[in-house]
Amino acid sequence: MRSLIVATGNTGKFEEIKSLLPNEFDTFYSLRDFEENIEVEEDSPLYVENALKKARKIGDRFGIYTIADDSGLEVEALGGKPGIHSSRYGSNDDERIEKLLTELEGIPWEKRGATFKAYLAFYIPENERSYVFYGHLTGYIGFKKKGSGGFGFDPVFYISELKKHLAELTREEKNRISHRGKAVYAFKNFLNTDFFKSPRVLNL
Ligand code: ITT
Repeated sequence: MRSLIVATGNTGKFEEIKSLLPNEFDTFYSLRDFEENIEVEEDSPLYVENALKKARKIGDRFGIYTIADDSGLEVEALGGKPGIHSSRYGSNDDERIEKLLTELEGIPWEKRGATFKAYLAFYIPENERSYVFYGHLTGYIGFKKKGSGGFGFDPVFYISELKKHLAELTREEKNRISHRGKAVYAFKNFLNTDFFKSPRVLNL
């Protein structure tokens, strides 16, 4: 019986990660499943460090394999903002999108390039080891919201190759190309080729 905590309170992230690991774990928990509210201060300027911090703190508290995702949207015309501060850019998704569109008012298509980045940290409480996986997705910030799928900035993130916004894709379509989808794919390969196959090498 394998369990995994996805150390997030963000339901969108949780559902995506869970759907990408259909055969690897039997039970998934998000932070919403625990009564205790464990504060993890995401105070590093690096996504990777925040992801590691979240995974270690939660994994040590509950003694269960833990994965944490620290991600963000970097917009070229804004010098990489909101980036690491994406979740604090506004108090909810609508507010964050509104603020982004306002900051980009008057900026033409060719200067609206943006990248989503995701760092996933996997932590094993038994031996205190951590592994990190990364993925990114490039696109453009559109002029208005489109679609109702996904979460966060998905309604304004346009993929030229598909001529669609991320929120217009099904979860499976988003998973296939997204920053998180790519990071989880690498994690899944690690689990299936190394981790589950060689537990003794990993001192488990
Ligand atoms: P946890 O820390 O609890 O996991 P969070 O939402 O605060 O949840 P982050 O600090 O990693 O997570 O912030 C990521 C933000 O970046 C997220 O709130 C969205 O605004 C944005 N974001 C990340 N991935 C996204 C995606 O796939 N689609 C749309 N927006 C995304």
